[in-house]
Amino acid sequence: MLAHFRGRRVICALFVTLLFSVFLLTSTYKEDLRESVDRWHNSWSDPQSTSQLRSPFDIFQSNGSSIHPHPIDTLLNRSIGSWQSLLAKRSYTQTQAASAYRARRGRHPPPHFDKWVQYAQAHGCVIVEDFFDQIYRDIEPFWGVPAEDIRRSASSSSKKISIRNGTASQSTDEWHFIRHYFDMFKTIEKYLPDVDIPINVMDESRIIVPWEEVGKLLGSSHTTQDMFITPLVHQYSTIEGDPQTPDDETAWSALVPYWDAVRVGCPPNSPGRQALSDTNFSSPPEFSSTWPEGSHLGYVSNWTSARDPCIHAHLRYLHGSFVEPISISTTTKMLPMFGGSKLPMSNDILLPAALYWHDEERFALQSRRISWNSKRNEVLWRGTASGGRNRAENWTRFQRHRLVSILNGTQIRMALRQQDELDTGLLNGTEKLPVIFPLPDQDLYPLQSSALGLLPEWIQVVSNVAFTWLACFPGTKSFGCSYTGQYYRKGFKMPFDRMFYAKYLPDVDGNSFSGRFRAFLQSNSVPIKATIYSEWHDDRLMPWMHFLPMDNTFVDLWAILEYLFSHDELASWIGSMGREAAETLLRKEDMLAYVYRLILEYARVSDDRRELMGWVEAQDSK
Ligand SMILES: *[C@@H]1O[C@H](CO)[C@@H](O)[C@H](O)[C@H]1NC(C)=O
Ligand SMILES: *[C@@H]1O[C@H](CO)[C@@H](O)[C@H](O)[C@H]1NC(C)=O
Ligand SMILES: *[C@@H]1O[C@H](CO)[C@@H](O)[C@H](O)[C@H]1NC(C)=O
Ligand SMILES: *[C@@H]1O[C@H](CO)[C@@H](O)[C@H](O)[C@H]1NC(C)=O
Ligand SMILES: *[C@@H]1O[C@H](CO)[C@@H](O)[C@H](O)[C@H]1NC(C)=O
Ligand SMILES: *[C@@H]1O[C@H](CO)[C@@H](O)[C@H](O)[C@H]1NC(C)=O
Ligand SMILES: CC(=O)N[C@H]1CO[C@H](CO)[C@@H](O)[C@@H]1O
Repeated sequence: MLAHFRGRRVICALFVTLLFSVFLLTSTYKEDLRESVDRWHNSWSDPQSTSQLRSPFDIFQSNGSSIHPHPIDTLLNRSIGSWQSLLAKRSYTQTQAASAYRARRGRHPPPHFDKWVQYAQAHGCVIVEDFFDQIYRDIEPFWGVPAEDIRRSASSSSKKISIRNGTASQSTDEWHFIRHYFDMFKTIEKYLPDVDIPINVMDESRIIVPWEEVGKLLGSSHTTQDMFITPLVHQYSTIEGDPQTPDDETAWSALVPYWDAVRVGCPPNSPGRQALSDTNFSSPPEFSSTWPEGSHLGYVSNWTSARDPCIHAHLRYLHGSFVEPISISTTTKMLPMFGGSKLPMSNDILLPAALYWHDEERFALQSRRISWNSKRNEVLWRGTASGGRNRAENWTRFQRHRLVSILNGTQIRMALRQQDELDTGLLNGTEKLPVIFPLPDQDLYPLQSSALGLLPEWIQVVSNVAFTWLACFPGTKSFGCSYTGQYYRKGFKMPFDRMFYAKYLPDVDGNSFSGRFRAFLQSNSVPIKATIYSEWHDDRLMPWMHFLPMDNTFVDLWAILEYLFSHDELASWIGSMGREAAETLLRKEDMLAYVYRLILEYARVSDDRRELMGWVEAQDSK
């Protein structure tokens, strides 16, 4: 009786909780809508408003001295040209695809290449050999490792997917990355040779082999590139027996600071290799007073080098991945390890990220597309303060905190005032703001808003950026946090789809790459992206044309925004180009074609007869 009564009470309580959470959900959702719409109108349609800006376009009305051509015009022009020449290399037939392969790779294609071409064509994939470059950056060093070692290390992994006789299996289903990848491999299992595919279940990169060592491996790899040998072996070996029971023998290291594990992967003369790790992060970071290294008049000119911590050594104290990553487990041995993202100097092998395959709700475009003209002239970002483990002693160095601060008008105003006080020596007793972003510099980035003295106000008007969780350490139950609570206001959580009502979507790294990027591209808004991570799609997206690249310090962000707001038609075009790229080159079919080809290469390099293996046209193989 009592038990029965209790049961009813529990059910009752559950029901009330359910009702309450439904209420809470709908009300925060509404509040969120109201919040941004109100904020939007109040800022300049309210006659009482003290704002000098009647619209976000006001600052462009005065006849400012904008440069002609703007550096972004030049970069965009260059990108359009590069993209056209890339697409001109498209292969339409098996013969074209094979000769493009031989020309670019210096080898014969792997066995079953003809089947791969058929698959890609049947699924409407655009075959441009360059789109697959990442596979070769990842696989090439393994030609210097004995095939038997690759196989042994792969089969000894306890977290792997195996292919045997056209069937995929997983060694464990405890990890969601493995479950998603297993699902992905299942769809193409019948095409794949026998292999073991160790999966990285962590966010962070795992394999960082010293640069000199990679050089040696690549050296031996080149000696195996021989186009004069006619491949005699046209089939992959089978692996007898079931996938091995794991006996993971790798000694994983948790070397702290992580930067010291990472920089061995940089070339000896690079700034990154030579920069000793920083360990005192208690003061706000310092920023360079020059344009970013390798930029074109301050704007990203080479997207590969802009993402490279070996070149931008200051990232060791400006990115959470190096300040304090959540987990560290690396090795300097060249072992196969597959994952969705990696640092550019690491030797992990890239797959399309599991999140992209799985279409996780948080990261997927669900609803119908919003037309450009229905989108708001707004810069929008919501998210948690991830990026590593932020603490009182180091949070000023985290990229997400930097993004939310640099797009906060109040903080810009306070930072400028503090700078004035410092310059004039008139130090006020007012509370000091830790200034964690680079201050505006009219010599480097002439801003129209700054020229009018309206940068803080302009940013306040255009930006709708906030944290939904401060992710402090030690953790807190509510949003607030003893060391960052006073600098950030809680932004209401926003369903992912609602973000696409904003034209401009900054996208920065979390604990590793940002899983939002693909959906941002699909949304036909304009992603403004900074990252240090490499992904499978890097060779098939064109910066400036499909998305806007920015420096990892965000020093160029305000200038990029001014450019976009003053070139609405062009911005709309970039949004539509990004969408087109996502819809033709980043589909699940494209991911599968990439993985299919990757596994053919991986199976060949793991095969004892690899130097004799290859595919040739029937009429050639005499
Ligand atoms: C961009 O290219 C177009 C046509 O190729 C040319 O007319 C224009 O002057 C170029 N603009 C810049 C800034 O290079
Ligand atoms: C491999 O699979 C095929 C069918 O897909 C089956 O006929 C064959 O017996 C299998 N071979 C082995 C060794 O299991
Ligand atoms: C870290 O740097 C701050 C100032 O930048 C200094 O006050 C503090 O003593 C330093 N801490 C350590 C452990 O060196
Ligand atoms: C871009 O930078 C990378 C890495 O620093 C370099 O290898 C590549 O040659 C550069 N590309 C161009 C077009 O300059
Ligand atoms: C100092 O603070 C007072 C009040 O807080 C303010 O009115 C004054 O303008 C400040 N002085 C400077 C130089 O910012
Ligand atoms: C902007 O900065 C001010 C001052 O630090 C802070 O009070 C406010 O909450 C910040 N806004 C957001 C959205 O974080
Ligand atoms: C890499 C590094 O030194 N991270 C530090 C961040 O701050 C905490 C607290 O001081 C240290 O424990 C970490 O080592």
